[in-house]
Parts: sequence; C-alpha cells; structure tokens
Amino acid sequence: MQIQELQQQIDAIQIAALEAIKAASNLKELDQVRVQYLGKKGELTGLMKMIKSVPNEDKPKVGQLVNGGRTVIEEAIELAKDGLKAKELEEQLKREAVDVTLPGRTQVMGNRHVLTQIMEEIEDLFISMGYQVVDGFELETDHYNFEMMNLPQNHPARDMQDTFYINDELLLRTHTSPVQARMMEQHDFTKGPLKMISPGRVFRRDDDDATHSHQFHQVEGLVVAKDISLADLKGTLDLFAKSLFGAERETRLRPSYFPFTEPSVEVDVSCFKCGGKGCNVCKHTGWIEILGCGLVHPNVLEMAGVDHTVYSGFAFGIGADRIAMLKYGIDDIRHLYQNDVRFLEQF
Ligand code: 2NM
Repeated sequence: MQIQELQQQIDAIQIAALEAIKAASNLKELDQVRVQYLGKKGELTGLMKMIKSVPNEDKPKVGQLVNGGRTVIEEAIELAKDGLKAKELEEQLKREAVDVTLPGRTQVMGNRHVLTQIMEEIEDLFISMGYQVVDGFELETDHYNFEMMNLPQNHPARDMQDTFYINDELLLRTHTSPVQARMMEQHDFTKGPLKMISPGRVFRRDDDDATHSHQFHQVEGLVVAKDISLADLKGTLDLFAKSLFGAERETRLRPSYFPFTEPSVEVDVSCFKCGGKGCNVCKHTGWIEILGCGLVHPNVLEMAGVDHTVYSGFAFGIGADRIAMLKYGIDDIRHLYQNDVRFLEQF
C-alpha cells in the first residue's frame, strides 16, 4: 500500500472516530467507541497489522502515521470523557437536589394515656418514699380476693361489689388487695418493714355510665411494720394529696367502713378549684373525697400469717380513674376506655 493511500485511510478512520466520539451521549457509549477504533480488534489496530506487508524502509513511517492517528483519537476520547463526566455529575446533583423550601413532613408524636400518666405519677411519688411497686394477677382466686380480705362467704360486703366470676374458685379481681395479701404472706418481717404499692386494673360487674365502668384502675398501698399508727397514714396521704393537687392543699380524715381495715377512714382534699370556698367541683363543700384507707384489720394480718400483737399496718386504695377525672375535669369515665385520639391527645 502506498503511504498516501494509508494516510487517506487513517484520515477516514480519524474522521469517523471523531464523529462517533461527538455522538457518544454517555461514558458507556464513549467506551464502546474507544473499543471500536483503538481496541485489539479495532480499526486502527487492524491497519497497524499491515505493517508486516510494507517494505522495511517504509515501516517507521507507517508506524508513525498509525500512531499519530491513534494519539489524535485518544486525546479526543479523553477530552470527551471529561465533558461527559461533568455532565453526569451535574445530572446526579440535579437528581439528588433537596428543595429546602418544601414544607417538612410532620412527625405525629404519640403520648402516654392520661391514666398511665396518673398511675406513673403516683408510682413515682411512692417510689421516692421507699415503696416497692408490685404487679399481680388480674385473674385471682376467691380466697385471695375476698377470704384473705376479711370477707368470708356470706359476708354482706361481698354483695356490695358484684363480681365477674369465672367459676366457683376464679374471678376477675375486684381490687388489687390480693397482691398485698400474697406479699404479706411472703415477707420476712424480721428483715424490716413491708412498704409496697400495687397498681393495676380491677373489675366490677357494673353497667357502664358516666361515673361507673366495669374496669377501672387502682393504686393500693400497704405498710406493715412495728408501731404503725393512724398518724403515719395521715402524714403519708397528706403528702400524697399535696404532691398531686398542689402544696397549698389540706387534707382531712372522715370515719368510714371497709371490711379489711379498722379503723377505716376516707381522705378528703381541700378543693383545688376554689381553695375551699365552695364551687361546682367540690359541690359547695370545699372538700373532695380522694381515697379510702385505714389500719389493716387484725384478721387480715393474721390470715396472712402476720402476728397482729407485734405488727401493725396501714393500707389505702386510690382510684386512679377518679384522680385523673378530678385533676383534668373529665366528666365521663368512659372517655378513658374509648381510645378516641381527639380525647387522648389533650393530655
Ligand atoms: C381501700 C381502702 C382501705 C386495702 C387494704 C389492703 C390490705 F391488703 F393490705 F389489707 N389493701 N388495700 C384498702 C384499705 C383499700 O380501698 C379503698
């Protein structure tokens, strides 16, 4: 082949290659162009193989021409590569761009149920006074729920609370007192006093209305040690009332009756709305009933294996639903069990 003819072929390849390089719209296409023209089976490489068939004196010239063409294409590819890389980066940035002026996505925050909040507030207070928090069974035996609480069969007080019986033996607990009974049985009083609360759900066979629910929540408390008196009870529950309803509150005890305590009393707190002057919350008495309590009945201590001549105790029962309703002015207990978010998110 004439040198001139070779030069024309190189030029033609070069022109075609440059066209193809210009047409490549991404790096992958550009690499295909590189393979087509410069690869092992590429067009320019094919031309170089002809060097064998030219006279020796022409070989340097042929090599020079082919390599010259090769360099031009290589440089064009490098240049195009830089351009395409910049273009792809720009597209990537455009794809990943964040429009900081768009409105944010609101994270809806849940909150604890108002009853849970009250229960935990009460628990925290008693924990701070050194009480242990004890869980128990919602399904209980007649023995622990009634018998151990000084409520023998045929006791009139058993009719006072209608009970969900599962069978002759088992029932849904009507108070959390069975938790205290079980703890008194287990406690080693030679090692120190028993101070506990038992928060939890309890059940009564009531028809639901604004002030009654077949399920509600209690925090019962119990302290058993040597020389526990009504004064200990009064001081403890006065602190409880001030902690929940405000430091300015006062408390008073009124005589009452429970089968499991003797004496039994009810605790009133001075009205947190009117300060005691009289309003609709306290029904113009200046006082609001918040809980029942008393000194643990000797029969209850004895049935749990505690010597009532050595030990005495006080116990109390707080209705958490009632406390929540008072504190937040909730007028219907059923709100606490309907799980209407519009109600729950207010607390
Ligand atoms: C109340 C009122 C008075 C009470 C008694 C006991 C136990 F198990 F220690 F004897 N636990 N809770 C009690 C006493 C509960 O609720 C209104």
